[in-house]
Amino acid sequence: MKIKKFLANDNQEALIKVKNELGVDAIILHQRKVKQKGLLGFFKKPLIEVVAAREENSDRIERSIPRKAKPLEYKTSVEELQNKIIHIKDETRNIEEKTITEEVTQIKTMLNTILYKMNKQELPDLIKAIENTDVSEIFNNLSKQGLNDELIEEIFEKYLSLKNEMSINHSELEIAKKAINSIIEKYLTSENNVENSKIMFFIGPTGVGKTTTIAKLAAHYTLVEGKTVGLISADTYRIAAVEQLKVYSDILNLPLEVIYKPAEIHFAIEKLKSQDLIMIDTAGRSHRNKEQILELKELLEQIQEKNVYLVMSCTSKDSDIEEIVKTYSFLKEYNIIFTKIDEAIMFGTILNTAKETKKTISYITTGQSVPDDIKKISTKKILNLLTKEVER
Ligand SMILES: Nc1nc2c(ncn2[C@@H]2O[C@H](COP(=O)(O)OP(=O)(O)OP(=O)(O)O)[C@@H](O)[C@H]2O)c(=O)[nH]1
Ligand SMILES: [Mg+2]
Repeated sequence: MKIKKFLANDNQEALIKVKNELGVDAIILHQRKVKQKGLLGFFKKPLIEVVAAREENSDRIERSIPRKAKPLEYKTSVEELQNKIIHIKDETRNIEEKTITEEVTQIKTMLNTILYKMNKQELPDLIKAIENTDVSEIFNNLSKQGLNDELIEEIFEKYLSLKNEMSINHSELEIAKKAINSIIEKYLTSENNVENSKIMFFIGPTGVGKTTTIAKLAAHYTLVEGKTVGLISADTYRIAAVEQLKVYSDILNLPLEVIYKPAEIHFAIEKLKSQDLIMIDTAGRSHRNKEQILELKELLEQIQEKNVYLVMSCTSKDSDIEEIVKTYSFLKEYNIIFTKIDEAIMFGTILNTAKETKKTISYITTGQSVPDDIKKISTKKILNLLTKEVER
């Protein structure tokens, strides 16, 4: 035990002295007033004498001094802190690098699009510059499908704008498919859709499947929709043509009228007027034979209120389709049916034609089987055909 005596002017000063010397845990053993020494001391204020003690091995005195962190602990926390800082820096750099890479890719793609538009770059180069392999494959496929360059470019621009609009939760592939979908939707159903009359003409080149398509639709309307259907054959060029339609009319038990001259159509329609629908089969016409086309025009002009379906095969070349469409340009309103999807290897023709003609594509036919192989067109079907997930 350490004992010490302190002299002070008052109690407070004495306590401060004790605490400073012996620490906060010091014990006051004794306290008294003492007169100051010397002659003059008699007249002065008495001093306070304090005797205080503290345990010799007590380390509490140290506590009066601010405690420092143990060197080891301090070292560890500095190391931890440094590691954390490095980690945060790395993460920030990764995020920054990712953002910069994405932005650079986007700028590159935009630049390629501009170059392409300025005719300084070919469409294949534009597609080649797409960095995501799934997306470049999908665009390559559109090109292989024979979709025309303007449409691919339009899809590409849509893809770029959707990339900006859509959240990062969508994959690049999803965004690309959404872009294709939106362009299909834009062109597939036109405002010129004409399906409002009970009289339906089926016209088009030879052998594309007009008669078979009529049989499929007639079966659908009678068997599925419960409607009554009457048939008219205006195809007396081939002896077998009337026979072909008669076979279907017998199987389905549908009334059939045959006409030999355009004007006779009025009598045939009069006979079938009680039917819900009247389907007219015409002879296949070569779009290069002006005389045949004029005859067909004369037949069509007999009837004002009608739905005309131009039937074309999806196996035809784009240039042929273009010529066929041009041949029938005397018609203001018609819808299109694409046949032989099952035999086609390229499906771009469907959308190319929809865009060029601004007409509605009503049906696609997918085989020879009556009545099953016909489908109402839908965006999903065209998307599947164009992205090769062919659903037949
Ligand atoms: N693979 C396939 N064949 C089809 C399809 N539609 C029709 N056909 C076949 O194509 C051939 C011609 O069909 P038609 O219905 O006689 O064609 P059309 O246009 O009436 O012919 P014409 O009257 O001679 O001008 C037949 O063998 C049909 O079975 C189809 O969607 N796919
Ligand atoms: Mg026919």
